Amino acid sequence: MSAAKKLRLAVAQLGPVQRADTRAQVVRRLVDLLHEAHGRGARWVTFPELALTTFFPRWSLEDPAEVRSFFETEMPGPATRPLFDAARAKGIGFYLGYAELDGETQYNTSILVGPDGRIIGKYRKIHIPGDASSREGAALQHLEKKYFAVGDLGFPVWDTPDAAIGMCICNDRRWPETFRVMGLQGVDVVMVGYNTPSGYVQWNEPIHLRMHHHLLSLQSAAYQNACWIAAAAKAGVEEGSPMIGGSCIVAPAGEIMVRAFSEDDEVINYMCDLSVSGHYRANIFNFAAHRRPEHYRPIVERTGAGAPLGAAPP
Ligand code: CDT
Repeated sequence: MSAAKKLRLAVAQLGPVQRADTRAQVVRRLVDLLHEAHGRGARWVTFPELALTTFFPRWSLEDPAEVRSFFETEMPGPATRPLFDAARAKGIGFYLGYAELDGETQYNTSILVGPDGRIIGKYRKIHIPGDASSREGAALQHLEKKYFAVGDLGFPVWDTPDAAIGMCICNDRRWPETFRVMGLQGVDVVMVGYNTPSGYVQWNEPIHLRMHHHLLSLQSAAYQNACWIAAAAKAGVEEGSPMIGGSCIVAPAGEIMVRAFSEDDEVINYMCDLSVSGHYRANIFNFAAHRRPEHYRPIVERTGAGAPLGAAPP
C-alpha cells in the first residue's frame, strides 16, 4: 500500500438565487459557506456553476443590457472581492462558476482560486447544452446556446501543492471525454458546479432519472479515471423552476462518500485519500498498459454516428 495522502475537500451547495438577489447578497452567502468549510478543516471548496446569479438561461432575454447584467467583466470585481479576501484570510482555495464577458464574447466559466486568494486557472464550458432559440410550446426553456460560446481553453489540469486539480461545468460531466482528457493528465480532483433543472425534459423522461443520470455520470467518471470528484449544485426552486440538489464527493472507487441532504445552502466535506487513485492507476486502469488509442480514432474524428468525419456540431 502506498502512503496515504490526505486532503479535506468541501462542497458548498447553494440554494436558489432569485433574480432580485444582488451580487453582494450572494457573495455574503458564499463567504459564509467558505467560512463553514474552513471551520471543518477543508483546504478547498467547490461552489456551483453560475453561482453569482439566478440560472438566467431559462429565459429568452432580448435586451442586451439586461443580458449583460448577468455577466462579470472582471474577476475579482468589487462585488466578488470579499470572497477572494476570505479565501486568503483563511487559507482555503475555491472553484467558482460565473458568466464571463471577455470583450464581446460570453462564456460559461469557472475559476480555480488558490488558498492565497490568487487565480490559478480558468475553464470555459465546452459542452454547451440546450437551444439557441426558444422551443415553441415548451413549458421551460434551456437557452445556454443562445448566451454562451463554446469554451476555448480545453480541459487543463493544474498542479497545486495539494493535488492536480481539473475543472468542468455541469453538462460537461455527462461526457466521458471530459474526464478522460483530464485523466490522461493524471488529475487527482475534478471540481464541477452545476444547475440541473429537474423540470426541463426534452421527451417524457421520468423526472427521477435527472438525479440518477447526474450520479451515474459522476460515479462512472471517477472510477474510470481514478480521480476524486467534488460536485456542487445550485438547487431548489429558482424563479419557480426546480433544480436538483445531490451535491456530493465521489471517490476513485466510484462510491459517493458524502452527499448533501437539502436543496438549500449546505456544506459537505470529506477527508480524501488521494493515494487511492494510485491503486487503480497501477492495476485495472493502468492507461499505459491497457489503453488502445489506435482504435479510438472515431472519438476525435466524428461528432456522432453517421456524422461526416471532422464535422463540428451545429
Ligand atoms: N447547466 C447545465 O448544463 N444543465 C444541463 C441541463 C441539460 S438539459 C438541456 C445539465 O447537464 O444538467
